[in-house]
Amino acid sequence: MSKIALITGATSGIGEACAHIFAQHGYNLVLLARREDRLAKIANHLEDKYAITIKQVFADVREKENLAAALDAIPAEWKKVDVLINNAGLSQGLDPIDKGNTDDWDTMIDTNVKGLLYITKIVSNWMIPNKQGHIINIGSIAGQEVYPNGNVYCASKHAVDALSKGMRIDLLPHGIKVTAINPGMVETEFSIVRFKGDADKAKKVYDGLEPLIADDIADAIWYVVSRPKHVNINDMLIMPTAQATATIVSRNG
Ligand code: NDP
Ligand code: 8X3
Repeated sequence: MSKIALITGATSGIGEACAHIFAQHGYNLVLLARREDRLAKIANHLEDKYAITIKQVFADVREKENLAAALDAIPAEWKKVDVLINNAGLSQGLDPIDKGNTDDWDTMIDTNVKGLLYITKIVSNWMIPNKQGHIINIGSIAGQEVYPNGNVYCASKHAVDALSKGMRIDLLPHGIKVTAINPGMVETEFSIVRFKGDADKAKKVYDGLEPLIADDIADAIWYVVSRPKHVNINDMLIMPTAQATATIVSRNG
């Protein structure tokens, strides 16, 4: 029986790249996101290309009851999840704390922190009877440092860092590994979402430097997951060569 990976936020960027690399290695996939058309297209492509099977779950990780019902509805054989990649997440806005949009704050905290928690509770309970499993939480350099106007997004990723440490302790008796993957700048749809569709503003974030691409992160996640059973990589901070800290970057260099 093939292994199973459940990937949240699989319609774009890092989640989509993870779906590709796990499919390439013969995993069957549970892919979760809100955009049905995009998810269906990705799933069909991967099934055809790699002869694997994919279960699509259309859900918003913020909606606790709907999410639980959507996951509960998966047939029992799909609940033998070996790897959970808690990737769904976003930033909204880049404003000083006195000017921040409180709806944006809710969206970030509800998605990046509470959504990750809801999924983890459900899937860790699926893993526990199997006495094994691997949870990958996508944190960020923003969970290690705080930068101007990053306030709430940085707080949400600091929470992911703390939760990864807490999960590692709590799930230790059950043989479940927990790894935090903390990327610097990755050119995905992240900045387009942060700037609410302003593609020019988003593009400027990466002007004059070579950012990471989603495949770089998926490649690191595959490395982490493919270590022997007795080895766990607790966390990884992965930056573009042109980025030293959250804010110090070398452009046109
Ligand atoms: P993208 O915007 O390209 O992808 C985000 C994914 O998350 C999409 O598939 C989206 O799917 C999904 N998503 C967002 N909100 C929800 C929700 N409420 N319910 C379900 N799915 C949701 O960005 P990235 O690939 O860059 O981001 C992935 C993760 O990486 C995020 O946690 C982000 O914070 C983190 N990260 C990104 C960095 C970067 O520079 N890009 C750096 C460090 C960390 P859909 O809209 O279809 O639901
Ligand atoms: C995304 C990277 O630097 O915009 O987590 O916070 S950053």
